[in-house]
Amino acid sequence: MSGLRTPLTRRAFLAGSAAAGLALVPGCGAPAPAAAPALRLRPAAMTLDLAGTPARTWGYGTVPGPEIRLRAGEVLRVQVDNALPEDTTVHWHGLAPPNAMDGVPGVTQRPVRPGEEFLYEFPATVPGSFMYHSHVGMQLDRGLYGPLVVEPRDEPLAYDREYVLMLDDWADGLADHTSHRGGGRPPPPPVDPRDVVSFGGRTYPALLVNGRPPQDPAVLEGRPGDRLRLRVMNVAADTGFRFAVAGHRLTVTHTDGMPVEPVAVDTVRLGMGERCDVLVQLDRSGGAWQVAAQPEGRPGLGRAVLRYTGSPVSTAPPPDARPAELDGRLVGYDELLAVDPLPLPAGGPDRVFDLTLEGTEISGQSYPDADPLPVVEGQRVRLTMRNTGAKWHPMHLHGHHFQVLTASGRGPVKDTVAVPAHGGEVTIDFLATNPGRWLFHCHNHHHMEDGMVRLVEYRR
Ligand SMILES: [Cu+2]
Repeated sequence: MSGLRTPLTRRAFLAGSAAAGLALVPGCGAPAPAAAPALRLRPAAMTLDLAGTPARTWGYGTVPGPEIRLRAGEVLRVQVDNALPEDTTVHWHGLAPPNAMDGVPGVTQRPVRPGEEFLYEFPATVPGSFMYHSHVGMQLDRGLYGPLVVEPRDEPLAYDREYVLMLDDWADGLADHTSHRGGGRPPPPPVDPRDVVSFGGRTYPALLVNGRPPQDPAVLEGRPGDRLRLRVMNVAADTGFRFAVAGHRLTVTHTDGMPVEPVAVDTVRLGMGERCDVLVQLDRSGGAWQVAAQPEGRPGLGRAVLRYTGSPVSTAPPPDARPAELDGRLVGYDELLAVDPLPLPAGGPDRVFDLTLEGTEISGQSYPDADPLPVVEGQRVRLTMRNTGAKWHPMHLHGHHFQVLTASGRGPVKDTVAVPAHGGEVTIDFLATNPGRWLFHCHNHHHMEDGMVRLVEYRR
């Protein structure tokens, strides 16, 4: 396992971020003699340079934190040395580890106190594009996140280069923002007509792609004829994004790391916590092209730049150039077909929970004063969600992959699903195969902090 692996045939980049921040240290505990040393994450106070504006924040040395990359079947071993003045944990977003490794304080583990160490160790069995982040309070709204890529043993996709792009809304440490708990100033009086897609209500002064503001964008490079793989991840607290690359189409190959039948589109939408892998064929002769992350329902633009190798930097588009592709063909869940549907037993679900999302309550309850959702190992479990509010809610299930039920019968396999506002409905099925107590929550951190959380609880 290495954050620095450089395959001969294909290079992996975390564009614009130092991917070399992983130190090798001996793991604690009593590792087997052949065990690889643990990677080390050291959450600590740091300064993030936002195009010349220093922002004091908390991070894992860089923002995003160092890329963790391993092959399916390898054991993830990460030692966390907490150098923060607060408790912390690390959650492996999208992976299905044993419950005790899931990183939810007070539910799956005692939080890691200041000055303490904790070793996360479990096999990463399923390939895909994942993230890691703190699961304590609003720490994720600071810089405590990073990409986690599990490569398949045999890569079925053909591509020349790969980039991870982490989309974020940022307020921490900026002069016009003082409270990281609030996570942004309140917005102006909302207009929010019913056709406006909105995932949140706060205002964030900066939109970052790989920790960089539009004035100092990450640069993706490729040659004419190259095919790029982009692993796009929305790690924002309060912002859904529409993503597009000017002058290029996107071929969606994975949602939340799980393969789908390839679909060519102009733009994809990512709620907070969602990931999307796309292939981009560099079929232009040159130039520099806007890689745009348009926040849904609010102004501003996050961006990176795709530069054909050799093209002058001066051809880069202005920071606010908005690609027409953002208004082009947008793929929805109902168009996505899972390559590997879950092996759901025939005959329908064993257990059904009908949930209403109202404001930031789930069926009238706010966690922790909320009923758990009891399941039994082996059950096929169905969650139906109806959203009566004005905000979209990206609902995330820990410890499991679920299948989005669509008319095709082969909806995408995911771990985070955006439930549309104003009466939108989504139904998901999962197999109860990973015993424990697992969070099911909205990935809007403000909504989560408000109690938009339930526990899926295994019982006998
Ligand atoms: Cu929400």
